[in-house]
Amino acid sequence: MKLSLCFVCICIMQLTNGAPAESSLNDEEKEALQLINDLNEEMNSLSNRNYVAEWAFASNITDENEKHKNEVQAETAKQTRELVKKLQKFNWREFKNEDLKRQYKLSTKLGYAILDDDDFKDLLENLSKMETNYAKVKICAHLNRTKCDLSLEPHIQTIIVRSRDPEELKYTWTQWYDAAGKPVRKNFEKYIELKTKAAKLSNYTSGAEEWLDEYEDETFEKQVEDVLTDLKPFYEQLHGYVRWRLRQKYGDLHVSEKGPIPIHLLGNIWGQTWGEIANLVAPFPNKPMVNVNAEMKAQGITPLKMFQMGDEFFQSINMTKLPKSFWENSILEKPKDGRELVCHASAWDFYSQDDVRIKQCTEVTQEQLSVVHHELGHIQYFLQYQHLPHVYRSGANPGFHEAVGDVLALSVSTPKHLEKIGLLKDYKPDEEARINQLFLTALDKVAFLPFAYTMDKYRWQILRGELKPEEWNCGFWKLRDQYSGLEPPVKRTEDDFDAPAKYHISADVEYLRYFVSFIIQFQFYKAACVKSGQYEPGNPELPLDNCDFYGSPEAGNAFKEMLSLGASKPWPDAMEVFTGERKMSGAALREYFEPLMNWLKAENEKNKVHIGWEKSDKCG
Ligand code: X8Z
Ligand code: ZN
Repeated sequence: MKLSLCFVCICIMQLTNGAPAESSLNDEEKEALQLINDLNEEMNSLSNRNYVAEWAFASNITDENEKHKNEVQAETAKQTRELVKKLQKFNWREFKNEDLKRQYKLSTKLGYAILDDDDFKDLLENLSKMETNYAKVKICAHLNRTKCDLSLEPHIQTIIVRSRDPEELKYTWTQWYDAAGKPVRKNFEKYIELKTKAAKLSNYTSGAEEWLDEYEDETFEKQVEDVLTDLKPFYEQLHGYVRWRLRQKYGDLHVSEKGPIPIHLLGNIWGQTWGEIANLVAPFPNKPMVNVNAEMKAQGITPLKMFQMGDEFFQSINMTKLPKSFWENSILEKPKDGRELVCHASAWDFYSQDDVRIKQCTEVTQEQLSVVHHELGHIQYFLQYQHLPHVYRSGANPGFHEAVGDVLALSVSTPKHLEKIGLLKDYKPDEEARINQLFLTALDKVAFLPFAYTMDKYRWQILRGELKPEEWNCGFWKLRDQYSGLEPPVKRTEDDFDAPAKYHISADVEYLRYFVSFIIQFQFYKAACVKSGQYEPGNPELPLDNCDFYGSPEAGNAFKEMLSLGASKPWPDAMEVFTGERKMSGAALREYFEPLMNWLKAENEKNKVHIGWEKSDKCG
């Protein structure tokens, strides 16, 4: 009885996703439905034109491609305004039919297109200048100042990951921030001004509220703060332990006992994930710390092969195989013809049947194997909701989109899976190896949380007028200090401008999505693990942190059910379909890391490790 009831409710849901049943509508609603259905193809083709021009620019940065992209975007913005005007003739806020009302509510959001032609053009030009600067930065080598062709991907990142020379790290860090930040200060100012203007024209108090509106919950900012507060004690233990170990490595001169950690020593130029220094700070240095980089190289694995492995995982759980056009049109390696392009990995939906692509300057490493799965998660979401009306072809919220591939990456990174695919050999599991493995994951997943929060907290402060322009640089470092306990390796002042040295700040990408993703991906992962029978709470044979749901259609089908809703329902409804929960919660993450939390607390206590940090004096 229960089963068939559930089946019926799913059918109704699917019906209402595509189109509200006509018979339930009044006359005005019938007309409104007709119009939005008629405009559907037009909206798809406007998006398509936009993305085609944007792709051409992002994959080959030239003045001509930049100009063409900006022209197409200005033109399509104008057409979008026309189209929305047609929709606005209906009093859609009064519609009785919830689904139709939702379609209208989402379709009539104009975003930047609300600006007049001149402002819109001005905004686009400033945005593409920032993105171009970021993509083109080159710096000189530490020990050979005449070799000045080092780019972020791969050269600068490789130095930050591999070098253990604090002077080289400090030099490289500073060169990057000097070149990727300060030169775009004027563009950033104009961007903030126009973003604010657009938000106010759409009746938002500021651009911060417009970004937060994507989460469709007035209390969302508070929910985020609560989750962060809930996880703070865990972060502090991790931070304290890492600082203590880094002191042993680099000494008092480079790392103080009670101060913030200098960012350049963390294996990532933004200090956002610390997994690359796992071997330096491993809890049990004599036990294995899983790193399959050498094995991947030895086996001759290529970027193409990495994407094939990801595709295979999705198929193994009964999800959708990558279409032929994906393989034909994607850019999976950095082109060797010397052209400039945006290397920051991205996944693209062209809003036409099966035209989905990835652009990634893939390197053959374990970290990049996770990024490959991350990007393929976006693609899978695109494919799962492409049957829906244009306006619903989007994530339940931006964090959902970021979480899909990471859920698979969590599974792929387990020793169990890496052994299965022949990348990990002679691994002897025991409690110490398990702590090492959990620690490695925490360096990426837990260290990231305050980082992600501050990327948007910073921009909210600017957009809300809480940070004056003369405080924009030290205001940035103040937040990085306050929430992450990190500081720059050299003194910074208001003469520098460091925030745009992070891609998403130069490229106008909202960042709260990643915070949300890093929380909910553990809720999704737990659901997939339970459904596949790979996790049984309380059963030491099947712990959450070594769950591999590869090959489980039960996990995949439930996942698909959520993804195929796209944005047709508020996110709690979508989440419930997969997890049974309607709230974002750090509980699944805490459950995953529980053995590590206990170990860290005891270890820090035993070694009298200082917890917390004194204020940084590195900016002013
Ligand atoms: O930007 C990304 C993806 C593309 S959506 C590669 N990520 C964030 C970052 O690199 O800062 C993935 C996690 C965080
Ligand atoms: Zn992403």
